[in-house]
Amino acid sequence: TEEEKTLAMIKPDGVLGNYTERIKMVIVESGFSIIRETITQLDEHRASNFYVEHSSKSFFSGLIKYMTSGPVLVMILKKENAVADWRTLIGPTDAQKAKITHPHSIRAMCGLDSEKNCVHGSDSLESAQREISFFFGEISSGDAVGEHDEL
Ligand code: YYY
Ligand code: MG
Repeated sequence: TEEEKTLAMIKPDGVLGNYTERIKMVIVESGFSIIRETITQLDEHRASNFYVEHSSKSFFSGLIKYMTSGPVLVMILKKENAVADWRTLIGPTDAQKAKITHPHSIRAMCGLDSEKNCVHGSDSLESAQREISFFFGEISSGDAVGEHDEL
């Protein structure tokens, strides 16, 4: 079993709703190391690029409007089986549904519906690699947060 890295993001409603510390508590208590983090404001171009796989969906314009409505906190999480375990921890896309079926999930805790669902998680190892370099590009270990592992 290999250590993996995944990309986690606290979306604008999570940051503005003051859920950052609570979410980080859950992350650390669940055995993840936060090895990098940065707060950023997405513009339309970057948000559209990040969610390009959904560009033809009916919810796309609403999603981009939401994702550009405030700051996001992006983190690289590291742990054995990080990609799948982070997806499990955040719960289903629809936060309304999450409150019923996965009441202990992060989306149940702080999400609102299928759009404003508070957090993001990479859906595969390939997505994780793409999304980590999307936000962090070439990473030097010197400014790592927490554990200073090799990246
Ligand atoms: O990976 P995950 O975030 O759980 O869901 P996706 O199906 O990849 O959709 C990405 C993103 O799009 C979702 O987090 C919110 C938004 N969205 C939406 O606004 N309305 C939907 N019906 C489905 C997804
Ligand atoms: Mg997805």
